Amino acid sequence: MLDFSKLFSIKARSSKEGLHISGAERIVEENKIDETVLKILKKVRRNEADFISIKIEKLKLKPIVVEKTLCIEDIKFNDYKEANRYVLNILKDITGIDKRDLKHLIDLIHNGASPNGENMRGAMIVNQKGERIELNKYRGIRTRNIDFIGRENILKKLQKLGYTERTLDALAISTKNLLNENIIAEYCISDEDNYTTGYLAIKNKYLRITPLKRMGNKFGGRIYFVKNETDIYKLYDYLENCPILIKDVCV
Ligand code: PML
Repeated sequence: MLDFSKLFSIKARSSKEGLHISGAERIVEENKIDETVLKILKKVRRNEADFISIKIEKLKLKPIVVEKTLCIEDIKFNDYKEANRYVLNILKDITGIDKRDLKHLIDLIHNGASPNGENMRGAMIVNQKGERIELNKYRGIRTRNIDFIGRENILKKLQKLGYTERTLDALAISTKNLLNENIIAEYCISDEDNYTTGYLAIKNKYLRITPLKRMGNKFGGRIYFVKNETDIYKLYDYLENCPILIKDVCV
């Protein structure tokens, strides 16, 4: 049994010459802090990072416990263009944004959506009018304070089914996102150039799509599609600060 009054958030990130390389986050009990710090240090310390930050803080809020993640549906396509056409049709139906505007937004993610032509550090937020409403177009928004109870076992379960640790982390993020009443969908491709699997998360479903981007493309990122009436400050507060722990994956 977890003691919810003694949980700590551990956040690590690395960069090189100011450009983000890797990030990781865990929520653990006090007695697991040391081993967890070592594990996530190993994860973020790569590609000749010249900056690594690790932040450990006690959770101020009691986490919401969620039974299961969104349910994975694994879908394969012949190429990423066909896959994106499939995604565009679903997004058009559920957001009401016209296809040309959706395509423009998705193309931005495939080509560097930050105003400096690089990847954004966090997600873009788009309302149903197709407008970008994130507060900072370089930083975007990052969904934080999320983890699994019994992460290692859940990872093993996913790996046995052919999924990866990226799938695990992406499931956590998208499950927290889609729990919010204002988020309608999330589109994501990795910024790892050889990881072409991405996803479209909609209410209750994680549509895991291979390939969703071109092999060799170093660009990636996320778009959170939200309702027009969304209060952006409340949304930021939920995504960044509300702690969520997930018990299991839906496979
Ligand atoms: C998956 O394997 O299910 C897709 C994961 C996408 C991960 C995106 C990222 O690198 O953050």
